Amino acid sequence: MSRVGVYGGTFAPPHNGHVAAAESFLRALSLDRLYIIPTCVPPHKRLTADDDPEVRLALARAAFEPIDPRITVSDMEIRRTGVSYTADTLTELSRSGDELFFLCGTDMFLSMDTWYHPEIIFRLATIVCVPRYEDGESRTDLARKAALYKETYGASTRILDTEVLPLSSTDVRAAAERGEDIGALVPPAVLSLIRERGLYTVKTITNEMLDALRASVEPHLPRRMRHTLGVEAAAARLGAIYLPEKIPELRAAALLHDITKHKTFEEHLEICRECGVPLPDDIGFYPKTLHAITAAARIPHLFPDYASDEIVGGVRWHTTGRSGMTTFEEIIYLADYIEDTRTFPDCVTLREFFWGQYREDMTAAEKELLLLRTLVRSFDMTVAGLLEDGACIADDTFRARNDLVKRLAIAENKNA
Ligand code: DGI
Ligand code: FE
Ligand code: FE
Repeated sequence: MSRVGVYGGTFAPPHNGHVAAAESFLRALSLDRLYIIPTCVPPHKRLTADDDPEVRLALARAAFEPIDPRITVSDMEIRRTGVSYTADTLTELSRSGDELFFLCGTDMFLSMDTWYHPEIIFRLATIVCVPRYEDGESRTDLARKAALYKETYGASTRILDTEVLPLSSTDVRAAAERGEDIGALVPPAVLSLIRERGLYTVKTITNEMLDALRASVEPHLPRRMRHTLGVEAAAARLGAIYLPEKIPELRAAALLHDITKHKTFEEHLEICRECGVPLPDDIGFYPKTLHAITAAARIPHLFPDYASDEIVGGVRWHTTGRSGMTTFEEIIYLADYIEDTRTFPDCVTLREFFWGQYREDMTAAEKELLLLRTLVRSFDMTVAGLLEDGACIADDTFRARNDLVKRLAIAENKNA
């Protein structure tokens, strides 16, 4: 019976922390074999073009295979497509009759009893945690959980002596996007692949791309193309005032914001199931807010070139808003409300409210104040309309409104 390690992850990209964890895993558990398993669609995680499973598989091979002949990078979860459960992966690997060891980080270790079929996971593998002791508590947390797992599931667990390096894939990507040298953060073969494929670079959106995007969104927007082009124009105009360096991105978000508006309730639910997007139980009370969720969920698959956090966020929050909206999100939200083809009385009122007060020679603080005032008004009108209809107010709508009211009060105080 061989001792077989299993190390799964998104690996977007794999970095020196992952490699160090794999090395100490091999050493500490005297493994005969180690499977590195890039996961397919991590639930609740957004995919961008650079997160393509094939890309991550190639990156994982480059990162791990050179370090030890006992390592194999496996495409078993990627081949399975859709959400992969650790319980299923371990079941598949356990057929060989080998002794399995499953490597995970602190967060995963602490939440493992909430995973899909924890009893299967604990029965089939020894859980090995490569810890990160950020605060004094995590050491006792880990010990407490290990004891609980043993008691509840008869689990065998082990905490490695070596801590993970304080590195994250998100940091590596952010550094690469800023154009910094990431040579000290990732293995050399990963660095070459990232350079070769131009991964994690800021992608500029050209006018030609926007022309093509306009044509490709049209089939998704039956009877809504005029409105969509209106939102694009309004987003560009507002962008020129508030976010001039992001006008192409704002145009793209505007073109994409309503691409699932024509779907039925059932179709929206189906998209959420497919994309692994969790929905609140009472979503039936807010059916018209669903299209923002599903449009955002669809972008990575249908329009991967536009699947940046910023654009997807602009689309995701265009209907309800949220507490702590970014300027980008505020612009898309407002552009949707006041674009020129809107004839609904509230929209006309708000359009005149904003453009009636806007002056090019305003100070930055005055412009900011006008934006906040307009946004507060828009939410007040939306909420008033919903109340009149006896409709439910979505939590996000509510929080967005209160957050804006507070921000406006602070801004007005400062300007007084
Ligand atoms: O998609 P558009 O028509 O261009 O505009 P939108 O995305 O702002 O959608 C507006 C619709 O969404 C409108 O019919 C009201 C509805 N809505 C917005 N916020 C809430 C809401 N519906 C409920 N029930 N609760 C909300 O908080
Ligand atoms: Fe919409
Ligand atoms: Fe819209």
